[in-house]
Amino acid sequence: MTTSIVRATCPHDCPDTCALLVTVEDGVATQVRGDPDHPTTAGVLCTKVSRYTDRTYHKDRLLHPMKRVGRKGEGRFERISWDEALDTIASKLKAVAARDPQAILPYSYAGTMGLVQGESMAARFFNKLGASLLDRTICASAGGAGYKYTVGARIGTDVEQFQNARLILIWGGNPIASNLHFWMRAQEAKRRGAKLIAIDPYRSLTAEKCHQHIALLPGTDAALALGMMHVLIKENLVDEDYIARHTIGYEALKERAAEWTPQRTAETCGISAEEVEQLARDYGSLATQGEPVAIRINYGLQRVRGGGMAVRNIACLPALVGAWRHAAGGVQLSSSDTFPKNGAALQHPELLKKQVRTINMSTIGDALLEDASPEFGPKIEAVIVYNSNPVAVAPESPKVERGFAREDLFTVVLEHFQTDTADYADIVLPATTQLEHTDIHATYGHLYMMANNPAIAPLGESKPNTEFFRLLAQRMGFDDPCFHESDDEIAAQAFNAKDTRAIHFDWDSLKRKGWQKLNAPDAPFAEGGFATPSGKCEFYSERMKADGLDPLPTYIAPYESRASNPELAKRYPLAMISPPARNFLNSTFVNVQSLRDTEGEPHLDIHPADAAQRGIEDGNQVRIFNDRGSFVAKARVTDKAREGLVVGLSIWWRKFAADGKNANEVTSQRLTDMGNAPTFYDVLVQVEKV
Ligand SMILES: Nc1nc2c(c(=O)[nH]1)N[C@H]1C(S)=C(S)[C@@H](COP(=O)(O)OP(=O)(O)OC[C@H]3O[C@@H](n4cnc5c(=O)[nH]c(N)nc54)[C@H](O)[C@@H]3O)O[C@H]1N2
Ligand SMILES: Nc1nc2c(c(=O)[nH]1)N[C@H]1C(S)=C(S)[C@@H](COP(=O)(O)OP(=O)(O)OC[C@H]3O[C@@H](n4cnc5c(=O)[nH]c(N)nc54)[C@H](O)[C@@H]3O)O[C@H]1N2
Ligand SMILES: [Mo]
Repeated sequence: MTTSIVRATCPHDCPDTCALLVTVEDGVATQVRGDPDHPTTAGVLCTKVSRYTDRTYHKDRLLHPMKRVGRKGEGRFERISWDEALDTIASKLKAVAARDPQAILPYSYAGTMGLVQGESMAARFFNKLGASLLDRTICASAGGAGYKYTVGARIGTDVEQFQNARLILIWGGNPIASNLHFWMRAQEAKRRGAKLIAIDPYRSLTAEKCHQHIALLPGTDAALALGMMHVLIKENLVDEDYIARHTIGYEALKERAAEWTPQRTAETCGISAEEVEQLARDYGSLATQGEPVAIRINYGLQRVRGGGMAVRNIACLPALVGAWRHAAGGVQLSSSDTFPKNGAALQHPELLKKQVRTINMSTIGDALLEDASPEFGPKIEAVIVYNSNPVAVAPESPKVERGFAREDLFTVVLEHFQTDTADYADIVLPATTQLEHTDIHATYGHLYMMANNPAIAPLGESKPNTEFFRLLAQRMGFDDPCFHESDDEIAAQAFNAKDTRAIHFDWDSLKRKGWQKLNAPDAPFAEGGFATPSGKCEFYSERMKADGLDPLPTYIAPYESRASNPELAKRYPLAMISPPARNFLNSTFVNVQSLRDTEGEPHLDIHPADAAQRGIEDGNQVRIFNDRGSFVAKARVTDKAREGLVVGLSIWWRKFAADGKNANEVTSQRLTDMGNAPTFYDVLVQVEKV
């Protein structure tokens, strides 16, 4: 028997991007472990990814191309050859493109975070074709926008520094489920005496293990940050020197913050004034004594109308108290912009010869149902889906489903499995998994470049995304040299090697080593140097003003809440959030039996008082509904959900639910204040016993 160990990278949409060691025995991957030498992975994997081979060798893996023989959505398909699949797709796309290539829409997100399988050959193909562009907003663009207005770029505290912090605010995140290797650092900080505070409407696994849990109402984080500013300024818990040298707009901010008394903040957030005051004092007094205080902002607080502003307001706090002076102070939203990615080499934007429209992926339901018009442009006639499962993950699924069910829409889905979306395809194509292809990864939670070597040969007739687009490019007659590049050649160009942060970059040695830390400073803003137009942390932002936003931190209430929409709340009095379940990765892994068994079935956590009012007992089937739609789940009566809030951990495949639906039946396509992102957690519903 021949055994080898292959260096790989976890491909999933998670800030941890772990370094993997894959054991291969006689061409079969038998084990996936975390690399013990990689500092953030530290030899530990989450349950899901430690079972990665179960997914790769799953009995339901798609192993050959198929065409639909049943109705759309029914899931009946018949095997065809790659030649037939490619010929059918090429002739269909040529016919549509002859009328208007913008009637063709690529739809993709982060099934793999790899730069090669994610963003390269496909982007080149669609640029050359002149297809509609996709605004990839479904996850992080609201917070990204708010952070950039304030700090300038998605650069922040290194995850490896958090263990040295004395106080950590875990704000809108559930790292035990969704950012485990950050949580390991936070726990180390706790062992060293740090205080951990979770800010979350739900008593998540993480909130349960923090010293303190502030259970504010969903969508009110911007107000809490303003209330903190009020107390910090009033009690002189600020760093005047840092403010003077590295910020702009402090005088205006003072006036604004003065409006946010602890009482007003408490009423808005549904917490007590003491909680607001104590939080500000904990944060400001340690910081002004020169101790490192750190904030981890995650995604939960961004998925509401004011999600961008919430992140912006929180991003002002470290500059106010001088927390950036320390490597272990400051804030981490994302480390994405520390990576000098070479987008032009990956995507070849110069291939796009005309200006084309952009379709927002978060409103795909509406987009697929829209007719041609001068404002919209041509009706969408063809969709090519890869690295995503929109029928399950996009908001307001009744419309998404109706869109994908259109008989006149030509849909291609490149997938590992027959997902809810694949059921609506005309052609389904088998894609390789991370164990079967080459890739290179930037990350959004640590500071390493990561390599993925293929461990095994592609299963069945599966092909990497790149290979599909290469073959399709040939059939379309696209012969630019970039369509002939191999995956290794693409990976070698993924980073700008002239950038000082990637100065040691060399793909061959990265492949051998598996990972390489970027050359970035420990404390990125200790001496200012913000990536904003002023070079300072912008409490006041001219750019926001130019973009029609309030230039100062403010509070934007949710679209749907008891306070902001009392009329709607009469009919639908409960706020609903649907954050990730620990054993799924968005909708990935839902079909792995052992992981699904751990999650059980779709649940809805509901407070005992709300349950009693509705005659609901623990274990009852309940229907969750509003004007957009409804779905069923099993009630868990628990005070983990604060009163007035229900929580349905997600994202279930619709086909595994009793009624063939999931939480996105009731979410809306309304967008955030900035970044055009979805508002998954800005939803009012009613719940009744089935
Ligand atoms: N196991 C697992 N890990 C994952 C994922 C997964 O599906 N499963 N998904 C990955 C992806 S794509 C992402 S984007 C991240 C997301 O992971 P996180 O950043 O952790 O974000 P969410 O899970 O959306 O929400 C985290 C917490 O925010 C809380 N929350 C909801 N609304 C609000 C609010 O208005 N204010 C505040 N303060 N808190 C709120 C929720 O109750 C939840 O406990 O995780 C990644 N990691
Ligand atoms: N209600 C609700 N909805 C949500 C969220 C929520 O919290 N609540 N979270 C939102 C967030 S944060 C996100 S990021 C989105 C996630 O939305 P998506 O990015 O669509 O994530 P997944 O559901 O994991 O689907 C990814 C698909 O890509 C496939 N895939 C993986 N690797 C490859 C590959 O190499 N090639 C090809 N062709 N396919 C591959 C997987 O099999 C999987 O089916 O969902 C959003 N939707
Ligand atoms: Mo996400």
